[in-house]
Amino acid sequence: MIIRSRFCLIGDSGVGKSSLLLSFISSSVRDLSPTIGVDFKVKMLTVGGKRLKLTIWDTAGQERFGTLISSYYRGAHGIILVYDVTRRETFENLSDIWAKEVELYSTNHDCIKILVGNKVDRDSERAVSREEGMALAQQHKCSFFECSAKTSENVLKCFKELTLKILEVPSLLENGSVVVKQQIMKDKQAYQAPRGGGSCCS
Ligand SMILES: Nc1nc2c(ncn2[C@@H]2O[C@H](COP(=O)(O)OP(=O)(O)OP(=O)(O)O)[C@@H](O)[C@H]2O)c(=O)[nH]1
Ligand SMILES: [Mg+2]
Repeated sequence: MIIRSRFCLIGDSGVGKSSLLLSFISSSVRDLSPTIGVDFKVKMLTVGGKRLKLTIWDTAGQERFGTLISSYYRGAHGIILVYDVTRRETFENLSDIWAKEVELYSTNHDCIKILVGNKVDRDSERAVSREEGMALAQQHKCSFFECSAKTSENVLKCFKELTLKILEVPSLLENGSVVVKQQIMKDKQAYQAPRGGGSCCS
């Protein structure tokens, strides 16, 4: 049996969300352009003897995208909150902006959160200490990892930990997968409708 699970990545522009996802999906590293709108990737993963199909959503940190925002969070089993350890404001914005958004829009109350301080390969430019990261994670009752999408340090560990935590909460997966599937189909139709519809403007 394959268990389906849906994650999403949030945090300021440039913190390395897409790079972490790329590093996890393909173990490759390259320079990415800022994400435009919303993107998602699918990855099969075996954790604790269970086979999972993960759909991981990635969004642009620099845009606020109005009504789409709630469908991004809806049905998410896991949310990865990312900051850049070399840019203090990205850490502060997690509490000021992103955590509030999660509270407002995430519909799964048991949804698992994980805090990631990225770019630890640039340790000499560090502006947020490991202890501060741990304290924020404690405050939000979530796990904490310091990662580098560049060297892949802790990246797989972080996604595995999130998956394990999700498997520990059966209520998340029981009705979740059907709802998620419906939502993805709906989102897909919403994106395709303007092009395929041909009902206006031409
Ligand atoms: N040194 C270092 N650079 C990184 C790391 N992760 C990402 N970068 C670089 O940081 C820049 C931004 O990375 P992205 O993955 O595009 O960031 P993002 O969070 O997806 O940004 P938006 O899509 O704009 O929200 C790129 O130039 C990456 O190469 C890392 O772990 N170490
Ligand atoms: Mg991106």
